[in-house]
Order: sequence, then structure tokens, then C-alpha cells
Amino acid sequence: MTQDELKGLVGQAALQYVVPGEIVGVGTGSTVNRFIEALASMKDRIPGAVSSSVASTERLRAIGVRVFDANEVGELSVYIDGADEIDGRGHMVKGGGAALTREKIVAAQSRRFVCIADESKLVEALGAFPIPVEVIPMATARITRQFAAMGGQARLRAKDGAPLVTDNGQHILDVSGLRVTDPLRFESDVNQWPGVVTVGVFAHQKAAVCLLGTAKGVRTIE
Ligand code: ABF
Repeated sequence: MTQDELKGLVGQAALQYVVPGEIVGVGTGSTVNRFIEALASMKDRIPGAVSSSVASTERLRAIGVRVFDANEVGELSVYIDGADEIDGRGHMVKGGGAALTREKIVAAQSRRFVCIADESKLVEALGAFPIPVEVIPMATARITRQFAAMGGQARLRAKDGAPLVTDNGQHILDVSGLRVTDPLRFESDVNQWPGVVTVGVFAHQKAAVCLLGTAKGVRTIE
């Protein structure tokens, strides 16, 4: 099976976690795009969705799903999103698509995070994928030095020859060279550095369920 077919498989499998009659939280990325395609089949059974990006909002509207602002609704039963890395306990690295802050907000508003990914995303320890960190631009140099002191190399993410600007008007540092053995502590520590908006380690908002696309079918890790 191709990677795209594996994504299609888990996108379809995620439908079983959508609660009829309730608003669903929807993430971002190519795997989530396959979930959105599948969601078209039950769009008349849900009032709508809360989305973590402009791109997903457009796709949801295109299939006729109403998109609510996060502030308009209360707790969501489920949030479905992809990941750049996930370990066996549901801790994730996210933010390769630069939407990590909104993703963490919708995840925090949801009772259950269902992660959908192909099996290449499953790792023993987080950190081989450079960890995205959204930062206030004036703090970039100091935060870079703080990561260097931990043995990490932070690179400012660029787009079209200029620093990438997130949906929130901030920058992204991608940090390589770290092996995160205690994701909860890493997330808590880095999150309180002045100038850090969001760190792309999701341990406090970890996945309750991971649907992994494998050559043998969907593997569920709970
Ligand atoms: C979002 O999309 C991000 O947090 C993560 O960076 C990315 C995964 O994308 P894909 O499904 O395309 O690999 O979930």
C-alpha cells in the first residue's frame, strides 16, 4: 500500500469516533484531508466542526460542513488530527504544518484526541523530527541560545526567502538534535520560556487513541 492509501485508510477509520449530533474538532494536514473526504458521508449527522487551520476550514466548507469559531462552542467530544511523530504512549510532535498553536487550542477544548497517521510516524522517542516551536520574533535569538544550551539546534523556518509568519503573526523555530525522554516535563519547561507561544510537543494534550495505517490494516493504539 502507498503512504497515501494508508492515510486514506485511517481517515476512513476515524469516522467511528465522530459522535452523531455533536460538533467535531478537525486538525490539519494530508492525513486529515483524507478524514475530511470521508466526513462528507456523515456531514448531515453532525452540526458542524471546529477547525485548526484556514486550509481545513476551506475543505470542510467545500463538502458542506459548517465551521464554528472555537469561542462559539463548549467542550468538544473528539478532536481528530495527524502528527509528525507519535510514541507508544500517545505523546506527539506536531507543527510541521505551522498550525501547532491552534491545534493545541482545539485539542485542549476536546475530551478525546484521536491521532491518525501512517506507521512511519510511530517512534520510540520524540525528537528525530525537528520540534516546531512558535515564538514571538523578538525572543528568537535568546530561545535559540536556550536550545543550544540543551544540545539542540534551532533553525528559523523560512518561506519564499523570508521568515515564515504563522496564522498568529509569529515565527517558527525547528529544533533538531534533541531526544525527548520526558515529553511532559519538556513541554512544561519550554512552554514557560518568555517568548515561546507554543511548543510542538503534545504531552499534556496527548492522543487518547492512535489509528496507525499499516500494510496489514489499521492498528489501534489506546
Ligand atoms: C498536522 O499536520 C500537524 O501537526 C502535523 O505537522 C501535520 C501532519 O501532517 P500529515 O498528515 O500531512 O503528515 O497535524
